[in-house]
Amino acid sequence: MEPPSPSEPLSRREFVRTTSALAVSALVGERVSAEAPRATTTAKAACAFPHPLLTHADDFYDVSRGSPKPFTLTGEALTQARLTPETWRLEIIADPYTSDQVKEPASLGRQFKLEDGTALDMAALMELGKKHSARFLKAMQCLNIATPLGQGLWEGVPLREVLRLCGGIKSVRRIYYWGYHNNDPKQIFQSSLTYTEAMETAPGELPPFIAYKLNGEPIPLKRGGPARLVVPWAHGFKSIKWLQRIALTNDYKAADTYALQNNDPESHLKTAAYIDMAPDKFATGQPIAFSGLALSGLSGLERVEYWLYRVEPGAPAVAQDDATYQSASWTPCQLEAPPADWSSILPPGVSSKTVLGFDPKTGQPATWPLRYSMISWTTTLRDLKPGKYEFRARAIDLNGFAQPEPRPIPKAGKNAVEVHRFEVA
Ligand SMILES: Nc1nc2c(c(=O)[nH]1)N[C@H]1C(S)=C(S)[C@@H](COP(=O)(O)O)O[C@H]1N2
Ligand SMILES: [Mo]
Repeated sequence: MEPPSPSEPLSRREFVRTTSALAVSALVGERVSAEAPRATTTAKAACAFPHPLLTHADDFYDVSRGSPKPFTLTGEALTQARLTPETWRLEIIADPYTSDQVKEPASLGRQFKLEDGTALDMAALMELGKKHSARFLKAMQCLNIATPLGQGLWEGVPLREVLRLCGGIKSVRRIYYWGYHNNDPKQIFQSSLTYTEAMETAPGELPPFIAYKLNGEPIPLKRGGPARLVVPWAHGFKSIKWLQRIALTNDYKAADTYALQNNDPESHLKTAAYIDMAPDKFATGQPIAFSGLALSGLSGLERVEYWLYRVEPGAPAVAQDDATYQSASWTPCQLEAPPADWSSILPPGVSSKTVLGFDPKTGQPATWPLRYSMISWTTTLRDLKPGKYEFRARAIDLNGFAQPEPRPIPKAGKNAVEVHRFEVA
């Protein structure tokens, strides 16, 4: 159910029109690059599915802390930061942490350290990737921003294969990991996984991995290259850019930067529908097309549906759970079908048979949409009488639950029903 109208989350159209990137960053307490989200697409009269399945690396909406941001470094500063493929190193260490409850510190058969020259380099990581590679499509989404940031084909080495290099692992319950940061504490960005999440993957689930390719190319610096941790099921804050250090710990707490900022550190991507920018006035008699994105989160996606509400003069605003909302009649939208020819979608030389989430025999997706990915939806309204309208879209998950569940804690990911207001005259 959605919150009352005045506090309703803005649709992307309103979001773009009424908020500057800086205001947004103040809102979510982190730095959002001062660029309009370019994935935005205006609904067109033609009913084509407007969003590409792969977002160009430059077109992701950026969410990065710190100043200067790591991706603005150049020359000497960039090599000093070890953010070129040649200078990049990954440390893997045992965290000596103990406490009253945690008696035994973690220990490893072998550590990989900068100080003794044993840290992993890019060549070693890519060599491991020849034997154990993981690649799949994932929607990147910030827990604190309503609209997804982009979708990529991410490729790298499962984290478990890298951790196995440490040999005898004792008294380890969590994996902490950091991206590059300078000495400014505001730039520290770290996340964590349980040991089980790092080492084991349920059938049909996707493993967390250390990525070095995005859409078939080396990950650009801006997107977190040379190497980025990617956690398929999670919001963006688990997918650490500029990955440089992993610590195995016997601490049981999720010391994620996001946890310290009052967010649910174990949130999963939510099944959700989003409405694209659209005009707020249409001429009588014209077909009116709306489109958007549908994300398949933890609970999968069954369909996207819309509710058109005619706003009579003087009528009260629709409120969450009120009688009008309860008796609303929702109509299915069209969902983008899987492409017939994946070779025209995927980067050159990448067969869909080698992408996780696809049947390795047929090269067809095992589920649609693919887990933790997003596709377009559309719908066309005809013969609307002149007047004012509210258009709402929501996703229904595979449990039959409508987006959103009553979610009193938006700190687990924003997921309200979006609304687009318009007039036919
Ligand atoms: N090192 C580092 N990694 C980071 C962040 C950061 O500020 N620093 N931001 C995280 C957050 S909160 C999000 S939502 C995603 C955004 O990914 P993108 O900028 O590639 O779209 O990156 C995550 N990884
Ligand atoms: Mo985020």
